[in-house]
Amino acid sequence: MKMDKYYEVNNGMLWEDAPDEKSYIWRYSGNPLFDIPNMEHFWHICNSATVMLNGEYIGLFRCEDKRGIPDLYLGKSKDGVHWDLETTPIVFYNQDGSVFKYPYAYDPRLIKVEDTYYTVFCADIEGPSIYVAKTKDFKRFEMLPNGFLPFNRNGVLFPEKINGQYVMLNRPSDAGDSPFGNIYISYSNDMEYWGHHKLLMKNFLNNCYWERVKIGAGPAPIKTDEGWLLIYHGVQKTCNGLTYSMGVALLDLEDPSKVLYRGNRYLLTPETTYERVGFTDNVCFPCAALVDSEGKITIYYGAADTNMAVAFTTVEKLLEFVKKYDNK
Ligand code: BMA
Repeated sequence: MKMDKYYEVNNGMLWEDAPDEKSYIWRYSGNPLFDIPNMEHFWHICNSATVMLNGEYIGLFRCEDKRGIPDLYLGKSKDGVHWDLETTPIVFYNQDGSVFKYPYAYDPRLIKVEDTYYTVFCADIEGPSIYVAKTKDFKRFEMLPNGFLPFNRNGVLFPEKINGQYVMLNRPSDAGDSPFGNIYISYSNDMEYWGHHKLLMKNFLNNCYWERVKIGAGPAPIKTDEGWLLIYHGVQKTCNGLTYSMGVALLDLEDPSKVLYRGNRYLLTPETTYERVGFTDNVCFPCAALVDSEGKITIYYGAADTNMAVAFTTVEKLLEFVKKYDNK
């Protein structure tokens, strides 16, 4: 599907063709990406964000060092598979020049709006909340004033202003591993003050158990002629703990607080060993999606809170999926 109205050619975007016509999503043959047991500095790398810039890759990685502290690290890559990761965390600066301090940070998203890259991440400061930093050069990251209160996670910014406003998805929660969570949509004129909050999507729609416990937005929404494709995670509880799968919905282009379609079944669920077994078993946690001018989509997701993995789909396939399995 031609998507050159919205997306660039993206030469060098990591891609493998579908194994057959019926698959809606397929995994990269080189998964998982990192040789975790032999890493000198890190214990786990998961739930990370990537973008392409001048034919190369830049990523913000959620890495846990060998003390077990999750933090955000910058990575660079030529092919989206082999990454050079920094070994010290990114330093975020407050607007007065002081260093923004937090006990730990995780689950970043990286979204370009106009000429600025925004990092939206979760940090735990008297409870988890959503924090936003901006950068233009990936050298200096500057914090914006705190726009959200604890407890909140999974902040995901739309890649453009809609009707003149910045739009953020978020997921109010509690201090721990929340036993609940719905996706809200919030608006801002300046990226500082967020309001007009509205419930966008509630978990467990029509008894779909794969998203029984909670849901949260994944990568930045993907713009199409038919609406914004939102890949999100849905969580189910079993006797063995929680299972994180990916699902997909389509939001109205002009008014993204309207859900046009929402798939009733998961798009991807833990099935391979690297998704099923790890630090936290049974987790597929998407944080980034690259899209090119032909509508190819390359999703980066965390696998079992241990390693990074990649899956492929297309705009056409996701549109077909949400309509075919619409949950109404
Ligand atoms: C969520 C977050 C994610 C994590 C997931 C599964 O609450 O903490 O970072 O991947 O749980 O453990």
